[in-house]
Amino acid sequence: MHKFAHMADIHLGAHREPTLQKLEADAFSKAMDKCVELEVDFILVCGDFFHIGIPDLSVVNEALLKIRQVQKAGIPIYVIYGSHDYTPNGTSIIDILDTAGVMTNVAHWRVIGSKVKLDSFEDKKTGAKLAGISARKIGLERKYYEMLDKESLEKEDGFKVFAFHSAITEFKPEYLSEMESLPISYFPKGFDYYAGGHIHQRGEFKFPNYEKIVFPGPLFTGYGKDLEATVKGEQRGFYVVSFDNKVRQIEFQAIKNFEGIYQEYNATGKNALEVDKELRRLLDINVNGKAVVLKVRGELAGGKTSDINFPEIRSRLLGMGALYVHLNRYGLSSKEFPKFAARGEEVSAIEGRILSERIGQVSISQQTLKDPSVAMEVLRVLRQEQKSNELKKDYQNRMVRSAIETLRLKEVFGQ
Ligand SMILES: [Mn+2]
Repeated sequence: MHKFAHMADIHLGAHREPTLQKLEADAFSKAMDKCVELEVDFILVCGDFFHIGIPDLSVVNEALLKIRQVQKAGIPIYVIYGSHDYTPNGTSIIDILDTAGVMTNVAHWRVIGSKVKLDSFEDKKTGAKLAGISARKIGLERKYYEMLDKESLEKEDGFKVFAFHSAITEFKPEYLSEMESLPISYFPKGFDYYAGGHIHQRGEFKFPNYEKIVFPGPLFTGYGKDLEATVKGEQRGFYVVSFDNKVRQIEFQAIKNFEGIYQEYNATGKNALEVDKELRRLLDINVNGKAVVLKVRGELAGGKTSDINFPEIRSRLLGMGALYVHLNRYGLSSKEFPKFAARGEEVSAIEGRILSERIGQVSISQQTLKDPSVAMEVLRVLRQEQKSNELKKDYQNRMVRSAIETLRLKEVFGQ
């Protein structure tokens, strides 16, 4: 019997806050140690290994120290690109690590006429065949699936794993209902295991001709909705799949990152100062060593939302030994001082909604640029920071080039 580990959405380098940075590195380290301990034959990472295509070198270095240990234990790491891994115009860290031989990108395709042909990669030790499609630029990915030569993949024999980094329409969690997704019919049938990534929620699904579709969810979660779900008790980790000529067992390996406390408070009908006072009372609990998520929502009857001293509440909790404090007050407003309504809870949901609402006011001849998801992508690309050794001019040029690539202005203007 063989076994492999399936993980995704590790997002190394997502955090700048030192505590979260450490927890993030610890979670990765624990997962790798577990793979060595369980003597898996290989590790398959289905995208978003790093948070950005060109991460900070200290993050890469730390990850490499761990990866080398795994490599020395004789366990290869196979990857596909996630939506966070590619850079619009250049080489991603994944390519460099692939070239250096510390991981192998298993997504290989060729465009032949009107078809996309996937070449599956065979793991020498187990004979498992891996066929993967990497996340691509907005829109392109769907096109690749539409052009996919499924027949030749379906005909292939042996133990087959299909690796992907996309949402599947039929199995999309409710809270991601607006996320772009692909119907299951776009995937080749009859694979032994469909190894997913991209969805930050663990899930195991089945469908006629697609027996085992698995999303491990993220390995570590330090922000927004993901962090909230974690402190509410959702387990994070990865899957270990035992197989010979077919899948024999699928087991989730939980990686415990931290203990958490979740508190929700409804401020509707109350006055800001009253809320400030009640929140302090509510949080007079043992938070030592725990991550605290505080969600405050509702419409204040009086006072401004800024009358509630959130910075002070945060520092008080940290003073009481909280590991980390996450305040969510997107849903808080005031009757007296209405603010611009940004509905939705997650930053990306808010951005998406605002862009969708405003896009109608933009007058532009090129209709493809009026897609909110393109604007979201530009936002993502422009969030990259200047590298410590990068000249300001080079950074500006890189950002301009990235934005042009993302907006596909070259295609638009036929250059
Ligand atoms: Mn992800």
